Amino acid sequence: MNVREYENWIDGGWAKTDRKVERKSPAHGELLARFAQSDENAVNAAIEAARRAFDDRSIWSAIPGAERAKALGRWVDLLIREIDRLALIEAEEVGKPIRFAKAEVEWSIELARYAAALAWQIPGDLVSNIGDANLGLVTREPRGVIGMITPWNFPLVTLFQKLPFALAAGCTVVIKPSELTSGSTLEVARLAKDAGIPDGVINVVTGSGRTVGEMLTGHRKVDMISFTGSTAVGIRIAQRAAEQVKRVGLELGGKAANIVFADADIDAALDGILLGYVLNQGEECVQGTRLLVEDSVADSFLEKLVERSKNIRLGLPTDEKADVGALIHEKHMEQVLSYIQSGIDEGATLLLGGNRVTENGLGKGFYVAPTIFSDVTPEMTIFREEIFGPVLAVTRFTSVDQAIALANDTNYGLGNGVWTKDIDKAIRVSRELRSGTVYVNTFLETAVQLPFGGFKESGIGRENGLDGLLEFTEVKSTFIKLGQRPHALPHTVAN
Ligand code: TXE
Repeated sequence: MNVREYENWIDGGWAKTDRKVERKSPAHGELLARFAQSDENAVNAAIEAARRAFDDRSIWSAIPGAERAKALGRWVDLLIREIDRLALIEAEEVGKPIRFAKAEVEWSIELARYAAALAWQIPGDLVSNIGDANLGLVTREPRGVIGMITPWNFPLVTLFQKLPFALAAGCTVVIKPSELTSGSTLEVARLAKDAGIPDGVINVVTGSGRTVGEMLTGHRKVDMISFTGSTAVGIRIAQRAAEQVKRVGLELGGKAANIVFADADIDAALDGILLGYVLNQGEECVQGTRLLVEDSVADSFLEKLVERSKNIRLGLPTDEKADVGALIHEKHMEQVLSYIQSGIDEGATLLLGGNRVTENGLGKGFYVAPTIFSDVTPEMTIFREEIFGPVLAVTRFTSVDQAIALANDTNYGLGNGVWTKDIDKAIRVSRELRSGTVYVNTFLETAVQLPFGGFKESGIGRENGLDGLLEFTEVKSTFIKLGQRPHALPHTVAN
């Protein structure tokens, strides 16, 4: 197996480092890649490069939006040519099946294509009713140098919910990807140079959160931190950023509920629930990890769900037929198994799975079987905490109000799903759900135009859509005093 060797990407080139971190496959244990373990010098160099590229207005931040749009468009073309390679890197480093990695890369490119188009027309306002001698302008300017800190579950999607939007707005960036999955981020940064995005606009420094992430957050020349990851680290970043009144965008954890009413299209709901709890091995912030099902249909629904779940195929990242891959690392797998144990200990009924899987060549990987618990109550740990594994917690309800109350009984508020053929009920419930996204009669389906983000402890700010671009802008008001009003022409009265 070819080991990929990477350095940091700073100011349009590879910057050598002495220390490296290794990434071994979570699916079979072989060495995949070596990434730079960056020190303070590397982080400073990357920030300086981004600062220069921002402050020299002729490079990127103040050129016509159309020029930025065209450069981003050329980048999209290059990314399309590299889909298979990027997907393989994603699959290997995360441990996810290749066909889902490919879908992830394609979706990331779709986000970049949309963000590129937004660069053509960044909205502004003109205020003209403040007196004849005055004119007001409300303009949006790029926020500056953005530090982006991204996680390992969807390395490219979490990056592309930020990066092309920030670039479209005219910002420059320093990215710190997860130390476990940095390959695809470094690859797309290199491709940006080939697309003609100027040196210094995109910089990548790899390494751990405790060193590189902390340095980025605390650096005075970074204007904003845009972070996706755990709520605990998000809080830490917000606290440190507050000391410098630095802006933050936080996309944090979730505990989504899918509410299935008796009048739902049951077949469609079964597909949605299944996808919702196993996609990406359950390592997903909008994972449908709680199922709330109406009591009158619960028995038959669960019977079918268990049957369908038995057909899920666990496999190696390169297995074209695999549905579910390996968890990110051993410690995480142990944590997921300990959540499962807590479900058993606290009295939930284990309907399926609950174990590590080592058969069929998966013995060297960190695989956990799709797991379903019923009779879950709101006090139980598996109802409350983000597990980040293929574990579904099922609770029954008997009324619309009870379903809404159960769904909202969480500190998180990223996404929820509603399944019913009654449109009035669907709209009423989706209005009362306290989450940034509601899926109606589908799950995890969305469009690039729709903003994504959390209520409550799921985050601050929005990604994607026009809101996703505006997050990377500052608003400026300009009050213009105009010259004296010209004298009226002498009034002549014809005799
Ligand atoms: O995330 P971390 P972890 C949740 C999920 C998962 C748990 C732990 O429940 O089980 O978090 O995952 C960087 N200053 N999510 O520990 O630590 C880190 O290097 C600055 C949900 O891997 O939050 C990485 O680049 N940065 C989530 C990024 O933060 C720091 C996706 C995320 O890592 C830092 C991932 C620090 N002090 C996990 N410490 C989602 N919203 O989808 C770490 N980092």
